[in-house]
Amino acid sequence: MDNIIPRPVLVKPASGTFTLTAASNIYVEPATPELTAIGQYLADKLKPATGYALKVLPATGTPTAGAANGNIYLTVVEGDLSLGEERYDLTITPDLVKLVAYRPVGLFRGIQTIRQLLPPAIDRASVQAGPWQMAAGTIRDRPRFAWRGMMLDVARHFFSVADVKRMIDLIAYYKMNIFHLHLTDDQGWRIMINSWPKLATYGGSTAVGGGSGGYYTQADYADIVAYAQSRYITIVPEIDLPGHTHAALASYPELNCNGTAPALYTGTEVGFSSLCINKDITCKFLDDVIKELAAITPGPYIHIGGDEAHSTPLDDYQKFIEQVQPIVQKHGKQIVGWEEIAQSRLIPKSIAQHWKGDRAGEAIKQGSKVIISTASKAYLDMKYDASTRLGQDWAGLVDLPTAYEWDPATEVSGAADSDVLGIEAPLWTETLETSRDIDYMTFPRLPGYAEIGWSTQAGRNWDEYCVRLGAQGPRLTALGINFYRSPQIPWQ
Ligand code: TNX
Repeated sequence: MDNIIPRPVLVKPASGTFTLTAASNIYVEPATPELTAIGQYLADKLKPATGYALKVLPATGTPTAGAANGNIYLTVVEGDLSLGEERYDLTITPDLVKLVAYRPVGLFRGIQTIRQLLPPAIDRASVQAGPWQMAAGTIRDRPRFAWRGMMLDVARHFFSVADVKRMIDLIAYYKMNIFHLHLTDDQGWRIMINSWPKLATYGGSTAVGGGSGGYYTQADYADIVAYAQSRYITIVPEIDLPGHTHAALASYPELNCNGTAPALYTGTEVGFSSLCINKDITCKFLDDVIKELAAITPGPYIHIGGDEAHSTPLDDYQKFIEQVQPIVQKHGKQIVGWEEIAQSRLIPKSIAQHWKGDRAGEAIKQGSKVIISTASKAYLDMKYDASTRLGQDWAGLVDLPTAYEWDPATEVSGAADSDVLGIEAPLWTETLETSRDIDYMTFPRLPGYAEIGWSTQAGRNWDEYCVRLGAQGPRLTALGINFYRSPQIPWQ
């Protein structure tokens, strides 16, 4: 019970152990399609290693401990939502696992705790010996922050739907709830926009280093969104504007101020491209792109980028951000942008993402909330140490303690706790080409970011955390993750 990541709010061990057997059932109450699906998700996660085909059945009341016959009960009850929708209470006795939440999402988060209470071999893809025991006790848990995310850059290098789903599943294990997809950049446009098809077919045809690139059809994107939804994760799609737009400019000559399309770009410079702010066609382009993206995005957010627009004059930039916000709003979505957007007037509910500099403070003064992604602490593409083969080091080296020992609430000066929505760890992929590369930079730092977002600040310290992370080693191995075996961690 002491090895869970993220660290729960309250853990009270008791004596005895629960043993999962082939005869265990998973009972859900009320037996709605949603709760049945959550029960089935748990059954599916337990099946490969145990070989058990656990049944998901409707329950009528939870039996008292002693009469529960080794079953698992997942229940949603009415209750005080002031502690958040993701709250759950877990009780384990020698013959009962009882998980109670106020919303289905709370059950889903609690199931990740159940998985981590079983032996690490539970995460293997083939049948293992068992026994499948869990220590008895109670856990009471809820997240500190509402936004606990990872970002994947699929523009610098493209990653398949299967690669993306795999990451969604892995962040779900650590109770994260946001997956930000950086869909467009100078080197590639990765989402089909039916009214501007060459963005994807031509603008998406290459990548950093000159590879063949790729893009998601709208059906692919819908598939990713549905997969994330079933794991209670919101997809935040980003169209990076008005800089980082070379792939769009290369696809349509009319988007350029001089009417001429440049060649595709496969390098790694930033800050050289800009939409032509004062052309009418730019407005139509924005409206078309955002309309189509909003229509296939059930989540409340669209990320408009806004970073490093070094080739857009400041007054044009301000005008542009002020133009694009009502368009996003008109299509029913809330704006997220990198902190540079605070140079413009922000409409209420726009969210600024802090990565470098002090613009997030200006956003807060305008009434916005902020997401914390400080590059020198939370960038998954920074090298661990000088010998790391992949990644970059412009924001510094981010070893395991650097990634873990900080508080999102104190990153932006003048921010109150209530100004901070949460944390996000971005993975930029200039140097990353394969799913194994993604794994290596993401793990083992990601469980720490998940914990920073979920667990109380007072309950966290490095000396204690690194032991728990060490205990996750066999799980990461069982999950087939190509993780960096940092010498700073006492791996089990
Ligand atoms: C800065 S972070 C960028 C990205 C790069 C990244 C590389 C941000 C908002 N912009 O365009 O990929 O550095 O670490």
